[in-house]
Amino acid sequence: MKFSVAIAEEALPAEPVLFRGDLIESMGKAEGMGYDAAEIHTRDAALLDLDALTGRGEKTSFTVSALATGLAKRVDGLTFISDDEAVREEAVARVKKFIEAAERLKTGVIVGSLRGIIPNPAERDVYDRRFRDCLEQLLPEAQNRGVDIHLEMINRYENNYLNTAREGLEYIKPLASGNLKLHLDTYHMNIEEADMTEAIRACGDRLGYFHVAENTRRYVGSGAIDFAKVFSALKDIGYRGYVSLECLALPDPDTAARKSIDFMRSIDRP
Ligand code: LER
Ligand code: MN
Repeated sequence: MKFSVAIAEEALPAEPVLFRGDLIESMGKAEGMGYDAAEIHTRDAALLDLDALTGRGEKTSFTVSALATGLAKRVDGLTFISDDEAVREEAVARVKKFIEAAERLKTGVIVGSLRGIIPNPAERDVYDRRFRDCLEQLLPEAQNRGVDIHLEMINRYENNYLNTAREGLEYIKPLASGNLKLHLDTYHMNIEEADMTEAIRACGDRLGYFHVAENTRRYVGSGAIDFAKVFSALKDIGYRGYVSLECLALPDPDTAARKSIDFMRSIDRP
């Protein structure tokens, strides 16, 4: 398995991000702990120092596993299904910048909460169409630049559609774009999936990215999820992507990151 950890220059206090502050320093710390990559959360990819990040990447095998876009919603209020057309346009423009940055960093882009919450489920079709329109503008751009878009399934208490792997698979089928992948997160799956391993197997080669946290969203190994079973399902489908730690930085960032990587390496059998 290739293990990654979520980092951000700046993130809201409750965000499930492990290291905050200078990205290059956080990457050094993660690499020292035994991670293979870092997942960068930012509200705007234009804020990233791409020269510094690519420069670091040239010196080591440590990589950027993905760029996460959720802060663009939670800080700037952007969504793909807003009733305000200008907000939808701004969300698409913002993600185009993420795709450009991802091309330089040879990584993918996560689209999770940025899709927005449907305010009136009776009008689901209207919102589905808006989200689809945005994806249809972004997917050719991503394809041209060789960037995967990872569509994250999120639990019902945070987002009122695209909660399960089955729903995600149905949703992406008509888009039929090889670089649109599904993204699962054990914290959300623990709420939504009757059987996490069955959900992983259903995704098969459409699974592009994988977040790990316990049922409590605390560090891996501290809760009730059977990660040995989860990892063996990932191996069974031939998953070659990253397993990325996105958990609460509790009791403190270093303990959460270190305990998680030590536990994950200990159960990662060939
Ligand atoms: C983002 O990856 C996620 O899992 C959501 O819960 C937003 O925090
Ligand atoms: Mn997640």
